[in-house]
Amino acid sequence: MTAQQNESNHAALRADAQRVLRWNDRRDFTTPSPYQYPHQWNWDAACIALGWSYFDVARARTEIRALLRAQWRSGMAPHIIYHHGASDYFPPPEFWQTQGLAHGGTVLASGLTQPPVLATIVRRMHERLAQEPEQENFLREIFPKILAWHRWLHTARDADGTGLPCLIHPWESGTDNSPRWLAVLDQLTPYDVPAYTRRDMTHVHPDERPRAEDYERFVFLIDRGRRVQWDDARIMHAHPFLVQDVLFCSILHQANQDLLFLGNAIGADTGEIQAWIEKTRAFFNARFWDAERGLYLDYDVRAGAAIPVNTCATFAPLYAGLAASTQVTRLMREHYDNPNEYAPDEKSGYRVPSTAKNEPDYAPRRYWCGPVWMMTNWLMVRGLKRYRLHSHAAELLASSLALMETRGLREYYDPRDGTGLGGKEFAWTAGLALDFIAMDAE
Ligand code: 2M8
Repeated sequence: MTAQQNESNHAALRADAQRVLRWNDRRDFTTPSPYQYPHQWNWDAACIALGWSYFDVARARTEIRALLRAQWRSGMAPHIIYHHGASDYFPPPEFWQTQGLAHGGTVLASGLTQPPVLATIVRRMHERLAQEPEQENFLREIFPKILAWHRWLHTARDADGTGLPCLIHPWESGTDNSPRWLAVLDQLTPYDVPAYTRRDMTHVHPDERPRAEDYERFVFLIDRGRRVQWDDARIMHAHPFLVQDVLFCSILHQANQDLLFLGNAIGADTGEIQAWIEKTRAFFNARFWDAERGLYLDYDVRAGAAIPVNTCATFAPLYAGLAASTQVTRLMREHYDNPNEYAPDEKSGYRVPSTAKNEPDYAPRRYWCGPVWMMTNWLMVRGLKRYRLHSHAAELLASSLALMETRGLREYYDPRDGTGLGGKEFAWTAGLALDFIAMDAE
C-alpha cells in the first residue's frame, strides 16, 4: 500500500471513529454501543475518553469525571454505571442491590469493578496535553480518586498477602466468558438463583454470546455478592469464585507505573504506589508463570491451583514490563508465532485470537472464546513495542487498522476471515482506532 493510500484509509477511519463516538454520546457519558450496552462501562469509558481526547479534550474529561463520580466510598470503581437509570439491559440497576450501602456510592451502579486501565489512558492523554491550561487541575482532581481505587484493589481484594487482586466475577476481568473462567465456573453448582430474563441476545446472535449455563453462573455470583451487601471481607472469606487474572494484574501494574508518573507530575506523595509496584514485581512471576508450558496462567485462589487454559492474557505481562527476556522468547516462539495457537495459518488469517486456536473451548465467533478484540490487540502492540519486537508490533498494528478500516468499528472480529461480530458502532473500538492511528505515526 502506498503512503498516500494509507493516509486516506486512516482519514476515513478517523472520521468514522469520531462519528461512532458522537453517535454513542449521551452528553455526560458514552455508551459502548447504542443498543447492546446503553450505560457507561468502566474500561470502555477509559478507551472512549482516549478517543475523545483526539478531537474534544473537554468531552474526554467529562467521560472520566462521569466514571469516577460513581466511585464507592471504599475506593471501588464500578464496572457498569447507570447514569440515566434503567433500560432494556439486564441486569437493571436495582438487581445489584448496591443502593444505600455505607461503603457504596451515590450513583446507580453494579457491585463489581473492571480492569483499571484508566491511569494508563490518562497518562497517554497527558503526554499530548501537558501544556494545556486545564490539565494540571484535572490531574489534581482525579489523581486521588484513581489512587484510592488502586489502594482498594491491593488491599480489600488481597487474599494472600501478595497484593495481587482477586476477581469475584468473570465480568470483572472484562473477558466475561473466556475459557479460562469457564473451567472454574464448571466447578460451581448454582443454587437459589433469582429469576431473570437475558436481554443480551436481542441485538446479537446467540452463537456470539455466552452460553446459558455460563450466564446462569454469572447471575448466581451476582446474587452471592448482594446477599452479603457487597462486603469486601465477607466476599473474600466465602465467595465461591475467587481468581487472580494475569491480564487484570498486568493492567494494574502498568497503571501503577503510569499513576506514579502522574503523581510525580503534580508533586504528590507516591511512596505507596512505588511499594505496590515492587510487591507486584516480587510476586507476579512466581504466581503466574508456568515454566513447563512457557506461558502465563491465571490462578484459581479457591482451588489453590493454576487454571490450565491458554488465552491471549498470557501476553499481557509484556505490556506491563513484567516478563524477563527469556520468558518473552518462549512466549513469542512457542505461542505467539505458533500457527496452532495464535499465528495466522491457512484457516485463520487474523491476530490475536482471544483464545489459543488449539484450546478445546476455542470458538472463533463466540465473544471472548476466540474472536479478535481491539482492546487486547492495543495492549499487545504496546507490549511488543516495549520489548522492541518492532516488526511484530508493526504487523499487528497494520492488521488491526486493516480490520477496522475494512470491517467497520465492531465489538469483535472472527480471526478466520475478519468478519465483524457482536455490537455495531462500537465506541471503545472507535476510541482505540484513534489511538492506533496515532501509534502508526509514532
Ligand atoms: C461485555 O460485558 C458486559 C458485562 O459487563 C456484558 O456482556 O453484558 C464485555 O466485553 C466487557 O469487557 C465490556 O466492558 C462490556 C461493554 O462493552 O461488554
